[in-house]
Amino acid sequence: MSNHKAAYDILTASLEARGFDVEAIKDALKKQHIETPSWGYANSGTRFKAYAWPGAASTTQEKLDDAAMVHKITGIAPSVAVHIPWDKPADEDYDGMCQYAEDQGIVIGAVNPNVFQDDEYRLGSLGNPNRGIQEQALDHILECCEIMPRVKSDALSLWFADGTNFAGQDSLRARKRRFEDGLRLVYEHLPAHSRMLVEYKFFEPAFYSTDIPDWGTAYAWCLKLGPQAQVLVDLGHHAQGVNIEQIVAFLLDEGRLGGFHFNNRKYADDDLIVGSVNPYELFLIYNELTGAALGDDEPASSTANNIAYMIDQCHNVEGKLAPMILSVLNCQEAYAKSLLVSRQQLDETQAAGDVLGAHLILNQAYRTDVEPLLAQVREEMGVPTDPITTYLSSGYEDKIRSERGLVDASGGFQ
Ligand code: PSV
Ligand code: MN
Repeated sequence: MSNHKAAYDILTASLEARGFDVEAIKDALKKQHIETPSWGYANSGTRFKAYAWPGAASTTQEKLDDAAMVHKITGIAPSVAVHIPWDKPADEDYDGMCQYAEDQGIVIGAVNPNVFQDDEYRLGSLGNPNRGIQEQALDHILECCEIMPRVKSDALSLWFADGTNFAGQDSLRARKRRFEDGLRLVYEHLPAHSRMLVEYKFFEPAFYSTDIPDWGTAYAWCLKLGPQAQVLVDLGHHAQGVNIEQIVAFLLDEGRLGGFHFNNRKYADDDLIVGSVNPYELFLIYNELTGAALGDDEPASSTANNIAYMIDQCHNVEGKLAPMILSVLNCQEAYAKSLLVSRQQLDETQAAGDVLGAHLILNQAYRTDVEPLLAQVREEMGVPTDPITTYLSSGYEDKIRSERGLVDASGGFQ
């Protein structure tokens, strides 16, 4: 008998006494799906320097191998997002790349065009004042629309570094219209049954204005574009103190929440491990998602059941796979706690105007030690009950260090 069993039995008894269906909670946890980013396994990052990490992936095959390892250890990370051209196959063999992923037991998830690294994009991509450069960006995004069916992806994930650095640098209204025209053309070329996820970021890399600075702008454009366009919330892309769970609730209720980029930030930007700075915020976000998914309110519940949960982190000083595993586990823990919120009791307490009572109901769930429950779920799924320790003692780190060595650059599929 594994050593979590006694604690699991006590937790189960107390949850059942409070009316929870523990089997249903375990089923929900077994269906959780967190996508990891190919770029998180490589020496990547947009900050002042990407430090080379021994054993970091430098080819797309290696990134897929690492993503497969994270899935094998956690059981809930079966897909990997790709960035084009970072993951572009040398001979455009996307079918081969897709097959390679499947052979490792994972699938390819969102396709991310990259319109922020070529020198031409100094003044922007779709927002660039130069028509030729707008078209270059558009061509690349349309190429990604063609790649999607080849890698069996149903999500085009768009992020733009576009903005201006100085007042007067460009016409803000003209940039808005250029963007709108570009996004409309992309929308028209989206493969059937796929989604276009529009990410926002309030600053960085431009410091005076950003072309898609906030969820409201992304939402306004999604509304104009049509139902296949939804907003992507990157947790790191907000100003200090912004109530992200309220944004999530609004977008959910409007049927326009398409996906997440999970990470955390302390001051600025998006590269810290999700849940490492503010695990309570992560729980509150999951609380909105779970509340909507369990409810029967349209369109919130159908939207909540079709969200692309993705991690977007570039690990710079803490290793690669172990922090990715920790990120997946932090999402699992937050989700588990959100499933322990007594929904009916919360509704009644809120309706009675009992402010502190309602707050305490949330906190009771948040403060529950869910480790025994998660260990049980993992055991039933056939994955390690203590994933990080198992990973660190698996020999995989030694293997990739000796096979791959210390490689500075990150290349594509060979
Ligand atoms: C930008 O900061 C971002 O969050 C976007 O999602 C990019 O695709 C990703 O990071 C990698 O640069
Ligand atoms: Mn992101």
